[in-house]
Amino acid sequence: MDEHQAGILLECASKYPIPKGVKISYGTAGFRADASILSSTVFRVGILAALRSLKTKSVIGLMITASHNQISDNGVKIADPSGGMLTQEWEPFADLLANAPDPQNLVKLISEFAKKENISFTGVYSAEVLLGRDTRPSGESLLEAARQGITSVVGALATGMGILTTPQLHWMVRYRNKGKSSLESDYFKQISNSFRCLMDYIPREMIASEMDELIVDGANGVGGEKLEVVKKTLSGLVIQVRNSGKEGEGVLNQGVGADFVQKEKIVPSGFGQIDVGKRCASLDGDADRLVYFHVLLGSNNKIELVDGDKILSLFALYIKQQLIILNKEDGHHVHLGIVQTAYANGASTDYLKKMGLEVVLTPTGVKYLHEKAYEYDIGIYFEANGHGTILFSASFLSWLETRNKELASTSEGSEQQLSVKRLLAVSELINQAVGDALSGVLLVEVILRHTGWSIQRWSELYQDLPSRQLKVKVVDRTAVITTNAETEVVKPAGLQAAINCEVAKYTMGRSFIRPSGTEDVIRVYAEASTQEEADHLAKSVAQHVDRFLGFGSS
Ligand code: G16
Repeated sequence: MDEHQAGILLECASKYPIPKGVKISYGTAGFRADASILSSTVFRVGILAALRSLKTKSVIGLMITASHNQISDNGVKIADPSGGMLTQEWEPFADLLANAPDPQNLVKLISEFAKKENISFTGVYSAEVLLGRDTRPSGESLLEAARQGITSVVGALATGMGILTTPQLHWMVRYRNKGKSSLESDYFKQISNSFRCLMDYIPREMIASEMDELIVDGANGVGGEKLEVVKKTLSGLVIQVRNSGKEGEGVLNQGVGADFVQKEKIVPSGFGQIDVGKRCASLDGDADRLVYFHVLLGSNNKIELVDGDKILSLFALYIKQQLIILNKEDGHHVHLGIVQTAYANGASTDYLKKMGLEVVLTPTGVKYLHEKAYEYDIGIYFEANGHGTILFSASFLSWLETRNKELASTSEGSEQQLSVKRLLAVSELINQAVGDALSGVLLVEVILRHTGWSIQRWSELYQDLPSRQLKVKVVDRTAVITTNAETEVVKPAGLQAAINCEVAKYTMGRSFIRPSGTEDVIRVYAEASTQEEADHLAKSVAQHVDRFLGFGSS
C-alpha cells in the first residue's frame, strides 16, 4: 500500500471511531447489533468489500439489514461474486478489521492482509461494490458509512441500488458478475417470466381448478412493498399483502413476520378469525425467509404452521417427480441432495428419508447449508425458519439445456420434455444466490397448483413433532462451544450431560442449545411427543443454561 492510499484510509477512518468498550463479531450472517453502535463497523466492512472486489476482480454486494431483528437493530451482510455469502475464509479478517482499536492499527491490518492476499491497490482493476438497504430508519446513515468505507480505497466505486430485499441484492451481484443486466426490473422480469412458464407447464386438468387468493404478511418490511410490485406482473395468482410497512400499518418485525410466526405459532398482527382456513404466508424483515400457515378456528389466534421443512418437502416432491420422468426415459442418474439443520423437525427428516432422499445436516446459517447443497446436481436446502433455496449445478444445467434442444427435434411436447422445461424454469425462478421469499412464494404457488393441493393437504404430508424454542440471556454467549452440527455442547463441561438427563425423561425427546449468531442470546430447541412435554423439556434445558451461564434468575 502506498503512502497516498494509507493517508486516505487514516483520514476517513478517523471520522468513524469505534465506540468505547464495544467488541463485535461476525456472526451467522454478518455483523448485527443495535444500530447506534454500528457506524464504524459498517465503514470497515465497506473497506473489506472493496478489498474483496480487488481480490476477486468481481463486483461485491453490501447490504444494510438486520433481517428478522427488532427495528432498533441493524447490520451488514456481504455478497461474494457468486451472489452467495462472503467466503468463510475472510471472516477472521472481518473480525479483526471491525475491532481494530484505532485508525493506525486499522491501516496496518489492511496493509498486512493485502500483502498476504496479494491484493494490489494500483492494478488495472478498480473495485466495485453494489449497495442496498432495507427499510430500517437507521439504514440511510449506515449506508453512507459503507460508502465512505468503500471509497476510501482509491478508485473504488460504490454503486447504490436503492431499497431492496437482501436476496435481490445477492441476485444482482450474481448477474452482474455473469455479465448480464442486473437491474431491479430484470429481477422482476425474470421471476415473473419463469413463473408464467411454470404455470404453462401445469397439467391441463389441474389448471382448470381455481385457487383462492394468497394472503401475505410482509413483516412491515421491504418484502411486502416489493411483493406489491411483483403481484401486478402475475396472472393466475391473486395476492393480498398485509403488513406491507405502509404508514400506520405497524412496526417492522413487531408481532409480525416469518420469525414471529414460526417461533410463536400464533397469527401475526392484522390476521385473525376472518382468515380461518385461508392460505397465508409470512416473510421476514428483509424477505429472505418464508413460512406458510393457516388460522385455526376459535383457537386463541393459534395457527397451523407450514414451515421451511414443509416447503422443502414440497419442493423435493416436485423435483423428484420430474427426475423420475427423466430417469425412466433417459437412465440419466441425477444426484439430488437435501440439506437441513438440527432445527429441522424430526418428522420432516424421517419423511424425506422415507421418500428415499439423501439428507445431510449442517450447522445453522445459510453459509453452511448453501456450501453443502453445491455438492449435488440438485441441492435443496432449507432451515425450519424458512430460509432456503434450490441449487442446480452448472453441469446439470448444461445437460438440461442440451436435452431440451434434442427433445425439441425428436419428441416435442412429450412428458419428458415438459420435465426438462420445468426444471429449467425452476432454476430461473428460484434464486440461486440465496434463500429468497419472493421467488420461493411463487414456486410454492405453482407447485400447489400443479398438485391441486390446498394448504391443509400440503400440511398433512407428515405431522410435525411438537416443538418449542426459547431464548436465554446469558453473561457471555461465546462461552458455549458446540459440535456435531450444533447438536452437542462441548463447553461448558457438564452442560451436555445435564441436557441428556432431561431428554431421557421424555418419549421421543430431543433438545439442543447453541449461541445465536444474530442476537445476544442462547437458543434452546426441544421436541417431544406432546406439546406439553416439548414445553417442559425446553424450559428445564433453559434452566440448566441459566444455571451454567446466566445471571442466575432460574
Ligand atoms: C440469519 C441466517 C440464517 C439463520 C438466522 C438465525 O437469518 O441467514 O441462516 O438461521 O440468521 O441465526 P441465529 O440462530 O444464529 O441467530 P436472517 O434472516 O436473520 O438474516
